[in-house]
Amino acid sequence: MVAILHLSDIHMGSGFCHGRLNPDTGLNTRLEDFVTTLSRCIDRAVETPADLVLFGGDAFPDATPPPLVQQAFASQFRRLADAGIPTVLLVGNHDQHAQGQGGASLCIYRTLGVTGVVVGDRLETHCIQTQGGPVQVVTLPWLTPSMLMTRPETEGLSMAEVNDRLLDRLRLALEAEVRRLDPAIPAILLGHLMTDTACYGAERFLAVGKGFAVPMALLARSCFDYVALGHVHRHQVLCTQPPVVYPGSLERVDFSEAGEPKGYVWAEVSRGSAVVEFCPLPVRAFETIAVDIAESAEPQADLLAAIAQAPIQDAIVRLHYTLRPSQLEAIDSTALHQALAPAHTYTIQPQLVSLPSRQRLPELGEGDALDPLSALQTYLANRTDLADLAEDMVAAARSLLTTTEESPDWESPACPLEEPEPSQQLRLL
Ligand SMILES: [Mn+2]
Repeated sequence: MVAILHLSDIHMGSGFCHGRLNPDTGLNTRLEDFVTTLSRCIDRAVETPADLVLFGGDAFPDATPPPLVQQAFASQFRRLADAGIPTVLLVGNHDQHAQGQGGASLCIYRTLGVTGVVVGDRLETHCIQTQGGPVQVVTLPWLTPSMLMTRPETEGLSMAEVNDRLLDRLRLALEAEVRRLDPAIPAILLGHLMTDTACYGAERFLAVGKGFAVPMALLARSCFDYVALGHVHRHQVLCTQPPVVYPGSLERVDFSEAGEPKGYVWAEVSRGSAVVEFCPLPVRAFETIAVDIAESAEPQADLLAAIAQAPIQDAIVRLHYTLRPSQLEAIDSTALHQALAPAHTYTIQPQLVSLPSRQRLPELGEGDALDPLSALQTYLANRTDLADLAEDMVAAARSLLTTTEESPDWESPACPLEEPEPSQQLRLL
């Protein structure tokens, strides 16, 4: 039996906007969070210990992480090398430079010849000796057309056609690897890909371009004892025989992952069987407080009550509230900042709602045909603020209406209007 720790989608160096500067270290606290969570994961691998660590890809947000971030990542994986635990680092879409051309952020480990570290940047099978015996790992990095097709082959084809042909090539190439597998030794497929049955997560928004989905039938095959995946950030088990598993991202990358547990997968793999367990890690909470105070008589008190009820201690918080423009003065933002202070970081996003349209007077609805004078009287009856003027207005209206009726030729006044002066014209525009 080979004990495997399978983790994926670390994205170290992302989400800095949700952190703050730690004055003691000079580092963004989100980098520190990611390093802490990764270190817990590596602790488990070293302490239990694991016979093999599989990383499913997407180490950093891009292929050129700042040295500081790369160093933080390397110092954790270095612990595996020191402990003599073989490690496979698979290349994800975020690790590739310029769509697969020009290497990947993880290739430095192969260049340096770090003992026990295998970089999976192409489709190939690695036979790895572990404390639990030999194991075969087929690495399937994020696939781009340039890996399996030449430029002339893709010319003039739509994205969908390219994806179809890419899938055909993948089917063939994977088949070639499968036929070379030793059936007596446990075999694992380690792939950074989207499957056609997975539930999407934040990875949708993080990557440019959609890529394509690999059919489950290509992955869930009896020649593999475990299919270790990366790319989708939501942990999920897509198949149990053999287990096809996304461990999900190690840390929450953004608010879309607020409700998801985060962690790694512990898999005990033998030829023909695998026992898989998801191990959650304590990661920082993302908390959204959404309050509608537009109808509230005491908006400030209601806002503070909503904040008091939310578990904001040390969390990354966003406060969304909707209010009417007339309520703006009732909001004491200093008090809001004080109430949110226990959060790790927070943002406040008020949104103004437009005033509800004035209610029409039922008496003046379309169905009621009123003469102009009655319409005015009905209107004035509903406008108490005009009560002082009502009598005069009705009198004025009555005289206007009477005048109009008595001079039917009002449409063509005897005295034509003078052309306005140029300056007046401008004003009229
Ligand atoms: Mn990915």
